This record gives sequence, structure tokens and C-alpha cells, in this order.
Amino acid sequence: MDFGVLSIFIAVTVFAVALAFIFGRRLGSRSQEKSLTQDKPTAPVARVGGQQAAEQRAPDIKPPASTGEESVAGAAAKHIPRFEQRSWFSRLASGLSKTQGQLVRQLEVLLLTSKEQRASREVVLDSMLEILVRADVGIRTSEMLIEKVRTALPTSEIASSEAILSVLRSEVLRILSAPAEGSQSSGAVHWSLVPQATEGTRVVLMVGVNGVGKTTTTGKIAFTQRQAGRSVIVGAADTFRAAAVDQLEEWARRAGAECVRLAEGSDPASVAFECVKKAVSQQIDLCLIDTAGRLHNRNDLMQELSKIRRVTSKDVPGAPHEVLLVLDATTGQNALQQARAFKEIAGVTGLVLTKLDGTAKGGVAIALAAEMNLPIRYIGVGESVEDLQPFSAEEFVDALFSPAVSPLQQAPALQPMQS
Ligand SMILES: Nc1nc2c(ncn2[C@@H]2O[C@H](COP(=O)(O)OP(=O)(O)OP(=O)(O)O)[C@@H](O)[C@H]2O)c(=O)[nH]1
Ligand SMILES: [Mg+2]
Repeated sequence: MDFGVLSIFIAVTVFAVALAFIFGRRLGSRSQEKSLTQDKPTAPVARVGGQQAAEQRAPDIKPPASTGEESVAGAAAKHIPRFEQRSWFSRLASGLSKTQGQLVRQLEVLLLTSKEQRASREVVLDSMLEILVRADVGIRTSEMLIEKVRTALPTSEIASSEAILSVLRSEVLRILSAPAEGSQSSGAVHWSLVPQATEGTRVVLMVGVNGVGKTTTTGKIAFTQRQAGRSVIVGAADTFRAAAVDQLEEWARRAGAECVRLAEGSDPASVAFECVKKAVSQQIDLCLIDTAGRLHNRNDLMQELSKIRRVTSKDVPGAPHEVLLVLDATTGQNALQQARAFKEIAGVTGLVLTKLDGTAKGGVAIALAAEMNLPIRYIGVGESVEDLQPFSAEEFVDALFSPAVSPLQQAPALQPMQS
């Protein structure tokens, strides 16, 4: 009997504990659900608010537009960044921010402290020279700039930093504009990718050392020219690496341009020849030939470029109309040595300066314009298609000497929000 009562008591107790446990859990999850539901309205508001705030800060920065092509793209597509909208000046200013910090901001600080300390003009000019050289403006060009400032300064003391920077600014603008103006006034081939009705196909050869951005630049030019409604054909004359050909082919596919390729290891001159021939027969506006990277001190490789140049003129007299030397701005003064060698052997007519976004050595643009007398045709400030633009000396100087680039301008493009 006792045992029976005890059993019933234990059974009832276990049942009650089980019920309490089940109800407890239900209540717990309900209150959790409730608190989540209560939290819900705040979460999207915070996100939307964040986005709105970001849009107010940087109205020209938008999430990258979806191309819808990602699934089709192969391995080569990984090297091709997505199209992203932002104003060019914002990209340029942001891309030049490191050089600006190394050059203009340093000069501002120097001039400010020198004025406070009433430093003598010669001491200040020496320090200015040092800053210019450190920003890769090059010793010769830096000395020339300092001489201009010395002449323009009437007093022995530093009176106005604005006046000094203004002298520098206009002198840098003059230097950067001079080669382009010179090439036009001397009757040399005008830089225009737009052929006149009578001009026929324009042939442009892309040259440079390894990894400077030749293929990317070829692809970007093809892309933007196609967007502008011109017909474009590209030639993959880097026949050493299959990957290089694939990379260009992918760019051409995206741009809507034909790509001429031959078997791996073919003579690069044959590719150039075939490409120009096809361009002429199909009356294509622009024929861009991408070549393999080569060391400027390797004579055999440099001679190969001469051969490529020669064959392009067989079907188009006067071709190539432009030989663009692509230079990586991060290499600083080394870019000058490359420019000297390529100018002499490959008949370079213009420069493309890439990767300005990754360096404080952007002052090399000034040295190149001053010492090489070659016009800068394009500059690259990032990997996106829109980060390569025709060079404008005015814009470059405006961006370089503009007030400090705010963190907002430097902010990376917004990524699409996670859902
Ligand atoms: N940050 C930045 N990267 C760039 C720029 N231009 C090109 N690049 C990158 O530089 C790398 C090399 O570019 P490529 O176009 O393959 O260079 P290449 O001169 O064809 O190289 P080789 O054919 O091997 O000689 C790629 O990752 C590009 O995305 C630029 O303006 N800024
Ligand atoms: Mg390449």
C-alpha cells in the first residue's frame, strides 16, 4: 500500500515537472520571439539609416551594378573587376590621395611651420626640394620647379604659402600640358581614337615591362570605345602565355570586340599582322594590339617590338598610329628608365600611367612629362573599367592640389547590403 502511494506520488511529481518543463520552454521561446519581433522594426531602420547616411556623405558612390555575367565568366574573368559607378574626379582625387599626402600636404606643413619660425628662404627651398624628390618628381624636374619658386619669391622670407603653392601649381600644369601641345603643334599624329571618315582603321600598340597593366588597359580602352559606339578589334600578341590570351579574350568578350589569337608560341608579329588585316577588311575603327611584357634591357625582346611595328604598316600605311607605353606608377623613377629605353627602340608616342591609386610616387607623372617629352594619354587609378581615363593635365593638377581629400572621398564604393 505504502509502495503504491509512493509510486503514484512519484508519477504525479514527474508528470508535473515534465509539464512545467514543456510550458517553461514554450514561454521562453514565445518571449524570445516577442523580443525578436520587437527588435525587428529597429533593425531595418538602422540599416536604411546607415545607407541614407552613407548616401548623404558620398552621393556619387553607388553599389556596383550587376552585370549579370558572373556565372558565364571563366577563370580569366577573375582578373576583370566589376563595373562600378563613381564620378571620375572623385576617383582621381581618391587615387591621387597618397601622392597628395606625400607632396602637397607636406609642402603645406613645411610652409606653415617655416612662416611661424621665420625660416630663411634658402632653408625652406632646400626642404621643398627634398619633399619633391621624395614624391618622385625626380631631381632635375624638382630643381627646375624650385628655381621657378625662387624667381617668383620677392622677399627673403616665406610670406605666403598660398603664393608659393600657386607658383608650383601653374608650373606643374605647364609641364604636364607641354608634351601634348607640342605633339599637336609639331604635326605629329594627333591622339584621337575616333577616326575621321577618311582615316580608316587606327592601330594602337600597347607595350611595356611585365605586369604594368598592358592587357587591362587594352581591355578597358576596348570597353570604353565600344561603349562609345566604335568598332574595335584586339590582337593577343602576347603569345607566350595562354592565360594572357584568355585574359584579353575575356575583356574582348565583355567589350563586344573581336579578339585575334593564334596558337600559343606563335610569332607575335603574325598576330599583329592578322589583326590589322582583319581590321582593314572589316573596316574596324580601332585595332588594339596587346604585347607581352618585356624587360627594357633585353635587346632581343625589344627588337621583336620593332618587327611587330613594321608588320602593322603593311596593310595600313603609317601604322601604328600610336605606341602606348604602359608604366606602373608604383615603380617611381624606374618608370623613367623604362620610358627612355622604350622610346628609343619601340618608337613610343604616348604614355599610360597605371596604379596611381596604390602609390605616393605619383610625382613621377611630372618627371615623365618634363624629361621624356612624351604626352600622358591615359591614367589609371584603380582596377575598375572607369578607373582608366584620358589624361587631362588640368584635372590632374586640380586633384593633386585640391584641399585634403576627405575620408568620404577616400571611402571605398559601397557594397550591396546583405539581405
Ligand atoms: N590598383 C590598380 N591596379 C591596376 C591598374 N591597372 C592595372 N592594374 C592591375 O595590375 C595587374 C596586372 O595587370 P595586367 O593588365 O595583367 O598587366 P600586364 O602588363 O598585361 O602584365 P603582363 O602581360 O604579365 O606583362 C592586374 O591585377 C590589374 O588589375 C590600376 O590603375 N590600379
Ligand atoms: Mg598582359
